[in-house]
Amino acid sequence: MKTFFRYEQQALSGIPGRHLLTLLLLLTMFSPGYGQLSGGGEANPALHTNQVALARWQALRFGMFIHWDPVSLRGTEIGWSRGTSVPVTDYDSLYKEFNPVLFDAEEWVHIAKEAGMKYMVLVTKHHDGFSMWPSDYTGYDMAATPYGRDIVGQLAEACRKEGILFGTYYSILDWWNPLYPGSHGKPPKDPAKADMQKYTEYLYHQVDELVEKYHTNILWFDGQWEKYWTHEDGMKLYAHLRGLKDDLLINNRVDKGKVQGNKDSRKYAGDFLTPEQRIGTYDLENPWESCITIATQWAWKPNDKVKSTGEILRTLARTAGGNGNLLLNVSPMLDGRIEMRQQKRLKEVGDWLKRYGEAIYGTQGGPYLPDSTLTSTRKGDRIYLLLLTPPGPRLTLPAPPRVKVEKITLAGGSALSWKKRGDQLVIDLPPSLPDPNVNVVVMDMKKKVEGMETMK
Ligand code: FHN
Repeated sequence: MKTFFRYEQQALSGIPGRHLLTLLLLLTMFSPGYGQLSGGGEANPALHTNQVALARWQALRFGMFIHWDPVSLRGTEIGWSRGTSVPVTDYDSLYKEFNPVLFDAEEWVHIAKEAGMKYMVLVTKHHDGFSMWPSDYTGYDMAATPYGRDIVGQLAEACRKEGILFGTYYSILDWWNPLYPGSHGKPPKDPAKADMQKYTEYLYHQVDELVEKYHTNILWFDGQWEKYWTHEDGMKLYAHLRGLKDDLLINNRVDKGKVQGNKDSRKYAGDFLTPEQRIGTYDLENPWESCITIATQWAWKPNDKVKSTGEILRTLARTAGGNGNLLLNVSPMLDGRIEMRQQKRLKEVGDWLKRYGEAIYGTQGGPYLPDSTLTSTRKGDRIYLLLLTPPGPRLTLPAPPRVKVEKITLAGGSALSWKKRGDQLVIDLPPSLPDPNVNVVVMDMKKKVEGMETMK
């Protein structure tokens, strides 16, 4: 437990320790995820998501996703370019040249921290079957490369040292492994070699390594969509992993539910929903995380178009405002460095979070329903209005019912004048706002606001 709270102190820096316990207990009690996404799915009705682990993860709000493996030698898309733009024989030989001598796990963690990211999810095995650690169950792994060292182990250790929550992505489907029946691109696999039962045993051994050797805190599954993996397989794997590590968080792609928008989330296994390349839907009940690329491709592509800092900040504000997390993907180069263009964006995002992170970390989405100009978050007795576009000389929005406004200020700036007009709140804004991208207005309320109903 001591480690846990030491970690929390580092990861949620900026929130005094004495408030941290209250925050985590409140998040656990009011955790939007409680009672909906059940964790184990309909086959394991008593196996609920670990609410303390969930509250800790939700409070972090912003993480780094990393798609990287020998395919970075070609600059084509990881997994998908195998047997399409890159012939299978070429793709499957890239590991023989993979020698990222400039990989520096501590530098990556430093870049993530400077970006204000509080957790990391590393692709450990994508659809192309290559393992980014020296696995005891395959020869198609880092031990077989000229570099020879353990990428997963180095990053896990660097995260542990720096109080960054370490997570791992693992693809259920495997277009390289002959035991897995599915394939992609040309030539197709020899179906005579397929054996899904043996492949599932291999998968269990590998994910057990990620939990037992690297102590991953998040198992981010993907590649669940093909017919060879069933709803029952997903619920069984979820229960197995929680038996190994009770405070493990497992995403909903372990099972067959939709990434978001299931009629009844409790049917499927998983602790959080995973909308991709889009802002998730406002949802105070089911925890969710949007995974979005900083560029256009998941894996590195030379001269890829990198999103602007403003677009990234508005995306972060809108995910937090929707009560979700943002997992922003970076794509390291073949030598192990994260390219300077991506680093520059991340640093600018981190500079914004140094000034306004209080409106993101440890917050709950709402109470105002997000729209294209404004989103909102809340914590304790504060409501944060995140202005996505300059709203002009005044801001008009519904006055919070039954909770009095005490004070309204421009974050990091002056008090703002405001008045109630009927059931509306009219806030006067200065002619120029301090931030070129996203500005924050802070509403100090007379009482706690976590339970407030959503306002349109
Ligand atoms: O096919 C993968 C894709 O390469 C990438 O890993 C994303 C990120 O989660 N998931 C799948 C597409 O949904």
